[in-house]
Amino acid sequence: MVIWLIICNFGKYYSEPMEQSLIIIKPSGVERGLIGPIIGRFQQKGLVIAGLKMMMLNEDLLRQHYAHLVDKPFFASLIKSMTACPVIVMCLRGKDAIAVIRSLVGPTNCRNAAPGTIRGDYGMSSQENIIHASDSPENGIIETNRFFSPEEIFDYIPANISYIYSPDERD
Ligand code: IDP
Ligand code: MG
Repeated sequence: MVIWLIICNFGKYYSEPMEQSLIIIKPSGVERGLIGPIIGRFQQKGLVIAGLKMMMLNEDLLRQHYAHLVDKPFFASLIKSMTACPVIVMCLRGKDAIAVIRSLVGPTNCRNAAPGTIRGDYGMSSQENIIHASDSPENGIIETNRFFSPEEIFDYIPANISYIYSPDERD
């Protein structure tokens, strides 16, 4: 009996945990009235919203967030664009959430993004590309911690979870 319980629960302790991603609906998404449609797409997909708020970004925070771009010629323009109005930040969770969300978002330049993706459906620009999404599981955690305090993130299991994942996918 004990051995059977250990075998049955093996997957629970050794399967991959859910990933999380930081999403920013950028000023280009906010000003164009796309907050609702973008949040709706993630909910329809089955991603769990663990945190959500509106905030004004500032240069200090953006220098950390876009540290890989500080030497690019477009960096000053990017800061101006990202601080033009409040943004929506979200923490989304799900199995393989990083890859799933990046495929829903599409590539950086909206003109190269396929129809059906957020950037493909809503944008025409590289800079004004509607949305940010974390690019790795590690960055998903780092970026979420940069934009949210611990009490703003909620660890709950949605009531419809058994219709989103099978039991073995969920653990
Ligand atoms: P990503 O948002 O698709 O992950 P990154 O290379 O991380 O793309 O760049 C961060 C942001 O910097 C982009 O989303 C975009 O707003 C801006 N950006 C990147 N490359 C360019 C460019 O060539 N021209 C103008 N803005 C750019
Ligand atoms: Mg990026």
